[in-house]
Amino acid sequence: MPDLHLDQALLPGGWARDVRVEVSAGGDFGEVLPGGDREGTRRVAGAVVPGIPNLHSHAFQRAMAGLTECGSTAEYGFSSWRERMYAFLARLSPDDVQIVASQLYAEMLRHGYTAVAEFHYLRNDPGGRPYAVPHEMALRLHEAAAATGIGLTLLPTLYRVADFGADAPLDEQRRFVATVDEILGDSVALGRALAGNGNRRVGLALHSLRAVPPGDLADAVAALNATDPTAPIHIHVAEQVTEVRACLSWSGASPVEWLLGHAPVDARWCAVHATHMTAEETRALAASGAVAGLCPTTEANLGDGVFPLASYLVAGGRWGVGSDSHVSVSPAADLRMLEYSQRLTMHERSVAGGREVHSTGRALLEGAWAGGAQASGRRLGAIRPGFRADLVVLDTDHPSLVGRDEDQLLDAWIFSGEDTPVRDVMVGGAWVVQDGRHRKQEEIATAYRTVARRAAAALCSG
Ligand code: NGQ
Ligand code: ZN
Repeated sequence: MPDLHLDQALLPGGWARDVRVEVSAGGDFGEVLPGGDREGTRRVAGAVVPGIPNLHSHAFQRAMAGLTECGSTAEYGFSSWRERMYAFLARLSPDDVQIVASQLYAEMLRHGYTAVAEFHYLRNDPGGRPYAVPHEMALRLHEAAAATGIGLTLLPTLYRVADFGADAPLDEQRRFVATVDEILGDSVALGRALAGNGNRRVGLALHSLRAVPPGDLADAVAALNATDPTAPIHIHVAEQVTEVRACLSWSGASPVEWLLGHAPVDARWCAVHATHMTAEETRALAASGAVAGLCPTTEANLGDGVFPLASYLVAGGRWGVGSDSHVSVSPAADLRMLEYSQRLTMHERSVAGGREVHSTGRALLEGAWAGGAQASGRRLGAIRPGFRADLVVLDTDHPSLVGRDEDQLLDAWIFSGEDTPVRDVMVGGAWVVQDGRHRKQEEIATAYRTVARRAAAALCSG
């Protein structure tokens, strides 16, 4: 493809004008030249920033967003939401999941998420038996990503038991349950099937300390190390106060303390949520080099609590952002929620930015780019040679951005409302959103409507 000429772009060293950017045939950035000549280039007007990696997704949950705000699910807490979620997924077929994921990914792309990490545990058929191809559901997520163009880190997820102390799984959890060998088998098979695809990475997730007993956790990590010692490992941890209490009575330690004491947590790891931590745990998680996988809109929706961002940042902690249950599909909304929840509890402003930083929006995005890339196990989040050619073009004539410059554009993007100023989006060198429209938006939405109607009817009558 011809080189791009970016009118203004955020490079690792800061904002630059007239940037000539080479994109390789494989979809990575080649040379990046500020002040480069325009000859033979394709001009990109507006303000260009790196695509944003979304580090935590359960794609199927998109089709139940807004359907759990009524009756007992709103009245009571997390466990009744989870019961609803289990009832919702009970009948979803591979086709349904692929259609829901396609709609979700197209929406994410339109809002500036260019990659997603799927924490994928909906593995078995409705009876709890593996599909003929055991990683069928994961392949459907890959198909949805291929159809929409989004980058994908697939994390087949180990799920063994119902709670701390190795209770047998509940009947409603039968679609999730598999052995360490089976999940590693999925991971290896997916790795082979997707080898050579520059928009893909395969890793592993451990659902939670509730769902994975210590022996299985150790076995899974050892087995992954034997197959792919650099693959990302994600785990849900310390999301709910009840979970912290249960972990304390099971082990004498709280979840983050237990995890750091019993697993080789390092930069490969993503601790999803990590909402409830002592000051000591906050420092220790930061020191581990792991990414805290923050999902602020879902955490707010479920009433989880507020992550201790200020002390985590002081300790040098890395973090990224995810949309999890997809009550939001927008990085701007997710990052705004993150910052606002801090302001509301701390009675301060610019918590993510800290005192010396001039732009809260820039600080939030830099966290999301770096942490999201690390948790995705891919070279993402920077317009830099060798990184994936994932770009978001902001429309500088959009009413919420007009008259702003450089970092002010980022602040206005995040802090001035819902209408997205994302105009064009490139993933792996291919334009997938142009003039605000995803290239397959209509056909994807048509298929989605049928599935969403049926799913909503089933959930609401339940
Ligand atoms: C999940 N989601 O795996 O989708 C969970 C619910 C659980 C959130 N916790 C199930 N946000 O935690 O057991
Ligand atoms: Zn989750």
